[in-house]
Amino acid sequence: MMKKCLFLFFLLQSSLLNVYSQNLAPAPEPAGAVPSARQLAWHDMEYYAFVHFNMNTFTDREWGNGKETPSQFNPTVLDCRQWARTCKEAGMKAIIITAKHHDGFCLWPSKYSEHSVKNSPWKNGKGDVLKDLSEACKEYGLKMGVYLSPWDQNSKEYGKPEYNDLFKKQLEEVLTSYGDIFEVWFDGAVGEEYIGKMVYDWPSFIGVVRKNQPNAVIFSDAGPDIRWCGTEMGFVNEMNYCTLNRDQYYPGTPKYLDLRSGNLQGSNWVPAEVDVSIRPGWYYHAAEDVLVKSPEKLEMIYYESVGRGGNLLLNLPVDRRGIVHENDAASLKGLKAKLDATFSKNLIAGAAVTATSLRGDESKYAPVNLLDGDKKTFYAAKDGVTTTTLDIKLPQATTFNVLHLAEYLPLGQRISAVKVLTFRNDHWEIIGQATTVGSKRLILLSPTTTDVLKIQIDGIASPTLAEIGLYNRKG
Ligand code: FUL
Repeated sequence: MMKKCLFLFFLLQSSLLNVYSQNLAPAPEPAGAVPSARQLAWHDMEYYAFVHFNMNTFTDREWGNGKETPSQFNPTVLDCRQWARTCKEAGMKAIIITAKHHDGFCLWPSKYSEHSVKNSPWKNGKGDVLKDLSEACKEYGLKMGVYLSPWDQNSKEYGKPEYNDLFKKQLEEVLTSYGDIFEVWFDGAVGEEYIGKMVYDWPSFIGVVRKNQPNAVIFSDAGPDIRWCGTEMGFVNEMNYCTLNRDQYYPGTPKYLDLRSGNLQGSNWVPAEVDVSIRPGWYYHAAEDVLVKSPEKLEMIYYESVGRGGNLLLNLPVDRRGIVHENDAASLKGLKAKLDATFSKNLIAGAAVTATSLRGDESKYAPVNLLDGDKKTFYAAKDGVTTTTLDIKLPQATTFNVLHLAEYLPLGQRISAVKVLTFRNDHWEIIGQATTVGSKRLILLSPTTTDVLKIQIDGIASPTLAEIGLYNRKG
C-alpha cells in the first residue's frame, strides 16, 4: 500500500513538472559570435587610464630612436600612489602603463636589456616602476595592464628571428612578476624605415600571455580579444559592432577605418577600445600644459566611447617629476563631477514596462528584468520576432534627456536599430534614435518631460536587453 502511494505521488509530481516546464521557455540561442568570460569581464571595466611615461618624457619627444642613454631617465618625485589615487578619484578602474615603448627602454629591471631603469640614476638603478605601480594599484583597488611595443629600436636583435625570443622573455618577465594583469596592449606601430624588417611571431606572443595571465585580454589593432577603434581622436562610430572578421585584419592593418564600426555578424567577438590622450600628445610636454582637454570635451568623448559600447582608455602623460600634472587632474575631476551629476539617479525607478513580444515564462525573460540593476537578468523577445516595442509608464511626469540601454551580451550582439518615442501634440514623436547597443548605449534625446515612452527595437535576431535607464544631463 505504502509503495503504491509513493508511486502515485511521484507520478503526480512528474506530470505537474511536465505541465510547468511546457510554459518555461528555454533561453534564446546565441546569435553569432559571443564574448569569452575574459571579454565579458573587460566590458565591465568601461573607463580606465593609459599612462605614457618613459624615456620620451625626458627627451620631450613622442617617438624616440633607441639611441638615448638610461642616464636621461630621472624623475624627481615619482609617485605611483598619486597616479592611482588620481585615477581612483576620477572613477577609473585600472591603469595600463607603457612598460616599453618604441625606443626599447624598459621601466622594469629587465634581465634581457641594458636599456632599462636598472642603469638609470633614478633610485640609483634600484627602482622598478612596474613594481611601484602594481603595489599602488593594489592599494587603491585598481587593475593593472601593460603596454609593450614589439617595435624596439634599441635592440640589436630587432629584425632577426632571435628578437621574437627576446620579446617573449621580456613579456614573460612582465607577466610573472607583478601579480594579475588584466590587459596586454600590443602596439602595431612601426616607423616607415622599419616596415617589413621584422616578422613577429604573434601566435607565440599570444601563447605567453595565455600561459601566464589566462584572464588577461589581449589588445592589438585586430585583437585577438580587443580591437583598436581605428582613431586616436576619442570615438568609435555610432554603429559599433563587437564582432569582426578577425582573420582579415592584423596589427598595422591598412583597413583600420573598418575598426571604427566592426563587422556586422563578424566571425569573432573583438570589441573596440577607444584610446585617446587628455593632451594633444601621448607623452608629457610642458608646452601642452595649457592644452589639456576640458571636462566638457572629455564628457563628449565619454558619450562617444563608453556610450557607444566601447571602453575608454584615457591617457595621462605623467610629467618629468613622475606625477599626474595638476591641470590633467583638475580636468579628470571635472569629468567625474559631470558624470556623477547625470548618472547618480536613475529616473526610471518605479516605472511599469510592458513589451509587444514576450518569451514564454513571464518572470525569467520579462521586461521587469530591465529595471533590477542586474546585467545578468534580461528581457528577451520571442524566437523569430525581430521587432519589439517596450512601453514605459513612469510614476509621474519626469524630465530627462539621456536613455541608457544594455544588451545581454552572453547571447551575442543582436540589436541593430532603436527608436525612442513619446506622445505629444496628439501623436507619437521620435525624440532619439540609435543603431547598435552592445554593452552600453547612451542615447542623447531631445529634452523631454513626460510619463509615457516607447522604445522600438529592431534586431538581426530576436532582441535581448538587460538594462534601461533614464537620466537628466545638465548643461
Ligand atoms: C601608437 C604609438 O605610436 C604612440 O606613440 C602611442 O603609444 C599610441 C597609444 O599608439 O601606435
